[in-house]
Amino acid sequence: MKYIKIAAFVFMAVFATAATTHAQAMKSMKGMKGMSGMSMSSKVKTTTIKGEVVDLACYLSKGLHGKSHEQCARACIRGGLPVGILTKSGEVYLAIGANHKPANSMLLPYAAKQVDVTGNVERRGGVDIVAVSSVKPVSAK
Ligand SMILES: [Cu+2]
Repeated sequence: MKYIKIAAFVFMAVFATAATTHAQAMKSMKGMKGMSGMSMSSKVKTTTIKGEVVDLACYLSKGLHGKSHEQCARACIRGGLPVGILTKSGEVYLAIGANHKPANSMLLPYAAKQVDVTGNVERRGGVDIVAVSSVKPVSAK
């Protein structure tokens, strides 16, 4: 009986998290037809992600990142290739700017460096994106 209670609690916790993410996704779909079920949240929830600023072209095709790749990352990001955030646990977020702008110029000064980016996070079609509204460097320890 005890285990059933724990399992139920874990399920509820996971479900609550999923529902929050779903509500965020629903918000951006406001106005689209054929969507029903979940209630729409009126507040956009922002998230802060800690990770390295990477150029996704080199990271996703060759695994290149970090200090040794800094110059290349700078050139790639400046050149307009997609930019992203690579977390310590290996998750990758495609970074876009807020208001349909690229995030490249915003993240260029932090190429291959650790940052905290704050923005709306969504996942669709197997791709995690963060619409960056602010970025700040994480001091190396
Ligand atoms: Cu590169």
